[in-house]
Amino acid sequence: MTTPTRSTRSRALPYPRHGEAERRRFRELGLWTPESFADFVVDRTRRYAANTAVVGRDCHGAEVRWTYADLGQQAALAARRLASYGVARGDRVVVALPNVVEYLAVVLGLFRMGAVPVFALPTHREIELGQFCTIADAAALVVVGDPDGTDHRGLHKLVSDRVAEQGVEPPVLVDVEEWERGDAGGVAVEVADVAADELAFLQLSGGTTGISKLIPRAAEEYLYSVRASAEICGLDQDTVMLVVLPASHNFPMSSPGILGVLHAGGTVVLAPDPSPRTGFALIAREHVTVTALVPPLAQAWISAARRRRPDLSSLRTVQVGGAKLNDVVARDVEPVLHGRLQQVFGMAEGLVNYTRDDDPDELVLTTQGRPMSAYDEVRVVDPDDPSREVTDGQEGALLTRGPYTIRGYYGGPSWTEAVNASSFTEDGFYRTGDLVRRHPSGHLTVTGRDKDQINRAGEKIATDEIEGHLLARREVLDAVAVGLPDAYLGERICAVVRLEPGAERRPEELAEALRTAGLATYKIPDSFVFLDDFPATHVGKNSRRELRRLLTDQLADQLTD
Ligand code: J2J
Repeated sequence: MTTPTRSTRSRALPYPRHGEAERRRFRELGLWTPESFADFVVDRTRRYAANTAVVGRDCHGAEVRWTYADLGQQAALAARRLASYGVARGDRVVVALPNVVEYLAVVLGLFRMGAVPVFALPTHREIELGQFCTIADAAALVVVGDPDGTDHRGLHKLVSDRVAEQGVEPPVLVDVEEWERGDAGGVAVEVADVAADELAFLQLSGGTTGISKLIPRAAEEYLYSVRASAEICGLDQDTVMLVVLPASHNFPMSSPGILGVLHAGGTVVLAPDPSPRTGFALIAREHVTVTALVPPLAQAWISAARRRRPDLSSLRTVQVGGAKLNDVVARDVEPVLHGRLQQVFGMAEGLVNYTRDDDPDELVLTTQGRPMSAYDEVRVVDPDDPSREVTDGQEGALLTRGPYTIRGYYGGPSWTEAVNASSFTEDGFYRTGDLVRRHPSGHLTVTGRDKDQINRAGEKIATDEIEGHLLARREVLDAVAVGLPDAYLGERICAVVRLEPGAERRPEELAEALRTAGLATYKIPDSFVFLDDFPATHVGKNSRRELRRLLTDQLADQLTD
């Protein structure tokens, strides 16, 4: 048994946090406890040792079923393997794994050894991964071989080059596919002594800027949200949760998600893909009681269930969140998918709203829930005069502050100074960028968005980022990305482009250029519109934003014509 070696990496950076008086208050109220994630892993894997913790596939495609005791051992084994790559206590490690059981072993292994996971998605490419590794000064990048035809070794090389360009030491590549089954490798690593207020992991922000924003989370505030969520959702040892969304997204991670289930001693079933066919088979076979979907998936599942009449009798709750759920689809959830609908409106920065089991149907169908905590502060303000709160029922911009909402993003001043100043008010409220109406019961209905972001099937894309990459092309004189209404995706990405006179209009070429630039596929525009002139905007206003609005209106009009 060894204590982890000292890292050659920088220590985690300080970041804006709750004030001392508030921290004391949350602890005195019993909301925040001294439990760290290392403690959490050890305690739950012992407490529920004989229960089934995880059902899923490993990265070789083999079916795996782990008890909590197995999961504890797998986490210890993963820690040992990670240490043999040089990963040490306090190191940041970018994890970009699909929904395979190794994902859980790696994440719990990192928690156990006091290292800090950075939760990337397997769809991220060198631009995103390069930024995460640079901002976090990551010691390692964890991937699996070539599940979807991506050359991860090549990807690691590209990421490393980008990171080195920024003067940061590139991450070590950890390919879990190379881990021999059962082969421990390295020397066992002790459970780290981690404080509950230390940086525990970095989560990704949906993004409104071309530069990734990393969200710093600590055990005391995050585990509070996990416990509160598990309680609201009634999780216990009989809970069987099917995870179809990418496991590292904040929704399936903690609302109440995988961590909620592990907290309560239930079973996590990892779906290798989100298709209704796979989902329905797993629900029937594993007697799944709860699952979390984004609206387009809910729609696809409803339509498939109508045709196939699968056995969904075990399903008690169907959570839908990540993007606005259409009222019509909402009404079909319970009759067709059998489970009661729970709307979830959350954000990786903090605030999560749930409709409750005992809410009247009308609220469940037409609102996105109310805050999970009595200590969540919600302000709905006039977007043009944020000092003025609007009355209930009126649309306004949502600001929030509370026991598990962050006070600032993570990273050196060059990454965070401007963005922290614009994303948070002086008194610590997070500007969510969402427009909502508040009901007298405290429930919120999301009515729109006041941020430069496209929500494509729950995946958030910063318009800035797409535009920046298009503008980098010589033949592109101007580019604006807009989200157009889409019956299935909610919104799809349309890039409106003004080309140099005489340049040929080749949409596939532009899409390919973004892909080869190293942008995640979900950010590639679904369509391109070429204009010789962009509509004129009022001078002095934030012209890009106004342009985007004008173009959205124009294009939406054309769609309905
Ligand atoms: C409308 N918009 C929604 C909803 C999120 C639980 C659930 C979701 C997320 C998430 C999460 C919405 N209706 N029901 O982290 O823990 C949009 C809003 C919000 C943004 C946050 C969780 N649910 N949204 O989606 O960080 O615009 O988190 O501000 O990815 O998604 O995105 P993200």
